[in-house]
Amino acid sequence: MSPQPAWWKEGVVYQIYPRSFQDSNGDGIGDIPGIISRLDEIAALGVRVIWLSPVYKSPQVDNGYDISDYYSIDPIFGSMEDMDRLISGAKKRNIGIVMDLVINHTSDEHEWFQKSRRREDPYTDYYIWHKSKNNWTSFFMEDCWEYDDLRGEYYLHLFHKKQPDLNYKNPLVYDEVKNILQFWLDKGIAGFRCDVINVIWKTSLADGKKSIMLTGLEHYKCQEGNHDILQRLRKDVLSNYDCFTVGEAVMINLEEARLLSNEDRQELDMVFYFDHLEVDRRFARFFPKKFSAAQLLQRLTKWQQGLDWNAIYLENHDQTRIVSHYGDDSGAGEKDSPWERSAKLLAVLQFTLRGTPFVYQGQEIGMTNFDFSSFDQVKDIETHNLSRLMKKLGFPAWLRWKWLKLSSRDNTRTPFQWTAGKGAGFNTEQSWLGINANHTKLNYESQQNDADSVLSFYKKMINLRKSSEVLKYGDFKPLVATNKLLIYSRESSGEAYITACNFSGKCIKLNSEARVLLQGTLAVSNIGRTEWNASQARLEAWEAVVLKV
Ligand code: TEU
Ligand code: CA
Repeated sequence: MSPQPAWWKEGVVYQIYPRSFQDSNGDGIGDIPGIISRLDEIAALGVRVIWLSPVYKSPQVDNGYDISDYYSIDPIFGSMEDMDRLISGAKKRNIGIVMDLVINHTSDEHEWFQKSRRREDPYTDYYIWHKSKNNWTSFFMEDCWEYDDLRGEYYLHLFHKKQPDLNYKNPLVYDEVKNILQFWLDKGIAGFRCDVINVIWKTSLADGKKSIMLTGLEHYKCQEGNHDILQRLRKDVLSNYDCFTVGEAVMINLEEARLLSNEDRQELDMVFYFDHLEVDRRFARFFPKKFSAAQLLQRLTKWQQGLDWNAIYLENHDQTRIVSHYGDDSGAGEKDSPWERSAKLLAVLQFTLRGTPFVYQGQEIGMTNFDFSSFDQVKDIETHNLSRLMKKLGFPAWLRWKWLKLSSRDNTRTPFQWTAGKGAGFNTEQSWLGINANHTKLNYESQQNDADSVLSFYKKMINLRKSSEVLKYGDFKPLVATNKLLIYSRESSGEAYITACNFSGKCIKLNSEARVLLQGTLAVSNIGRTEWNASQARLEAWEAVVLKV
């Protein structure tokens, strides 16, 4: 059944990580005036929405995902006036702003928590307090109970101890969240990205079945109470506004995603799952294994055909750079290098799948994983906790560093590379996180006026999708897959596009089945082909083609 058309299904979303986008006052940390100064560049990419990672008041222990006041902007990012200017400046460019809604937990410096630990009503039961601990483990690989002297009890934190979980069994907490949604929607924002939104309801605090990853998950993942909260927020608030929601849903399978996001459920409009980015990973994204294009196509097919609508992302502030992950970043910044070809191939994949595309800042110029040489350059708490755990498990230092480099969230948090100059045009002084030295060759300025650059290619793909009903709403069909090659089609009302991607640095011969399928007019080539003739029997290294059939 073809999906109900909607503006947020047709537009592209651009994710900004404010700390690392543009610094405007020289303190080495990106900020809202910096984002406002780059609105024309963002608009030039052709995006319809900006998703802003958290800018609320926060002690920044988890870079803003630990909020101490939902109604004010953290001074490092600017003021509420700056925020209003951003919303109106974006609106002038027909771009909506989506806020990050972090309501599974708050910061322990939030007034609610300070009053709750003092048993000051009505905040006494705003959090999950208990006389004793259970055996649950946290997402940041530690025990998830912290004892509070003042309260004389333990409180639950599925993430850092300065991120206590809210108690959704308390109806007052639900009302607080309703008010937060209303406050920001009344400011004219376009929707919410909902942080770890499928773990907010803890049905019981009983011990969990021992597991390597997240003991206790069965007691709080996708619980009935969770679905009830989401349905009520939709009915009570969200349905009164022309907005959309996308929920980050950890550790979910297809059935759980359907219950969270299919249209008849009236909960979320889309979910972020992680499956498609873990083809070459074990235990979430932390330990590497061999990549297979066939595996990737199998997983993409499951979600493409399994959900009413998908959220299509390859990068975000918790992942690594996709060109370094599924591509080949050698020759970064150089023309026709494996870096340029694979960065463009991944854009072909993203914009020819069915769903709303989410582009993460820097992905559009092909930014690569960081080039840190030692662990002390890493800032992310999750990476530090993982290192401590690996040390405890006896992993040698060289192996710890090898694997941490591959999975660290800091890989996508290095400052945006605007220019080849000092500070990469991000700032003038010392930036909060190291700038990749390859910015001298890989930067926005050198790609802006180059018709063949990765940036120009992203613009082309975004335009192609915008102009094609098939690429927006057409059915997805897998066709061919080998370890290195995948081919699929998008079809609707007799029109079709076929996409073929060679995920290897060598040219590959097309077998007879593939040759028969790859008939059509060339719509896109990432290596500058001008035509495609049926006798074409091979794909070059890191080559991708889209044919109109
Ligand atoms: O992420 C949830 C989450 O599961 C990530 O912590 C995690 O990185 C995981 O490794 C994903 O593979 C959300 C936010 O996106 C993240 O930045 C926050 O740290 C976290 O919640 C807590 O708010
Ligand atoms: Ca700043």
